[in-house]
Amino acid sequence: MLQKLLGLPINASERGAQMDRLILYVHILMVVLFVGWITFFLYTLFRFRKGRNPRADYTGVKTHASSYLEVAIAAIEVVLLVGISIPFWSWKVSAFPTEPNAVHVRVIAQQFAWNIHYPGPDGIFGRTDIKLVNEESNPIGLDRKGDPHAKDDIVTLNQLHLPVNRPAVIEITTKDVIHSFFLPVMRVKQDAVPGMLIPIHFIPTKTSNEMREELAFTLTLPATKDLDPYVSMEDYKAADGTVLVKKGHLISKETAAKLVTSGITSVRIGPHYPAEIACAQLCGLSHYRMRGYLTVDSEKDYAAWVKDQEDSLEE
Ligand SMILES: [Cu+2]
Repeated sequence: MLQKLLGLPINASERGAQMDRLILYVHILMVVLFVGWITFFLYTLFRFRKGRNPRADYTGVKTHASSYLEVAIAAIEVVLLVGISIPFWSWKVSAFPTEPNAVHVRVIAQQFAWNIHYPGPDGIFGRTDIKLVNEESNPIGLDRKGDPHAKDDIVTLNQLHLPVNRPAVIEITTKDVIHSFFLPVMRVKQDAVPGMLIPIHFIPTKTSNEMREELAFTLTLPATKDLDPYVSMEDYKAADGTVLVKKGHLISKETAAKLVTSGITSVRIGPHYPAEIACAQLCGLSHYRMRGYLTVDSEKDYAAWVKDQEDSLEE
């Protein structure tokens, strides 16, 4: 309900509900302020209308009550901010997960992509060196030959995989300008600043399949919109039993046409990538296409994905 009302993306993070509640409170506070100030404004328009006040009053207010009030408000705000908010925030953001099963990942932003760096089975990030950067073959300058810890490291482009229900610690940096790492479904956003490695953490609570299920809808064929970013949520078979499209597979224009000729006119579909990494900082001309993909896997799928990546390293 809340998500619909505020137009929020689905929530797939352990802390997401808290964040959404905070967003709601801020909205309520803004409505109260808006109504309050508009009422006050309308009152002053009425109270100080020309008909009642034909001559301007050049003396104005003589008491200092409003000045004292302003000082008091400023003092209260300082106490709230310095006394409560800042200490609370610093305590909250520095409470990093200590669980041994936490997944550590580095994200190195650049114009206009996200390089994702995993430490591999040894759990230690290999050395990187700016001199080794090669935009084609080694975008983060990983020293695979010189550092034994770098040998098993996995580096992907725009593909972030995380296991469900395990704390994820992501260290964020950038090669060029300031970017901002934004995972809307996890309710996390952090600027990527050159020369700094800034960690964030969260716990994904839904797999991509679960998110897809939440976003699935029924589409009537023939479709007017592009079907490419969507996958089928079920197996669809022709009358003779041949599978036209399998669950989880993309629906091409040809497949859609085949479905229609087989008499299937409504299909349940879901987004291919239910969770994206967005850049939340205007970082250059192609900022709009700086788009990565987050896949939250089950424990088993994640292990299989890691193995796949490791195998492709050995080849
Ligand atoms: Cu960017």
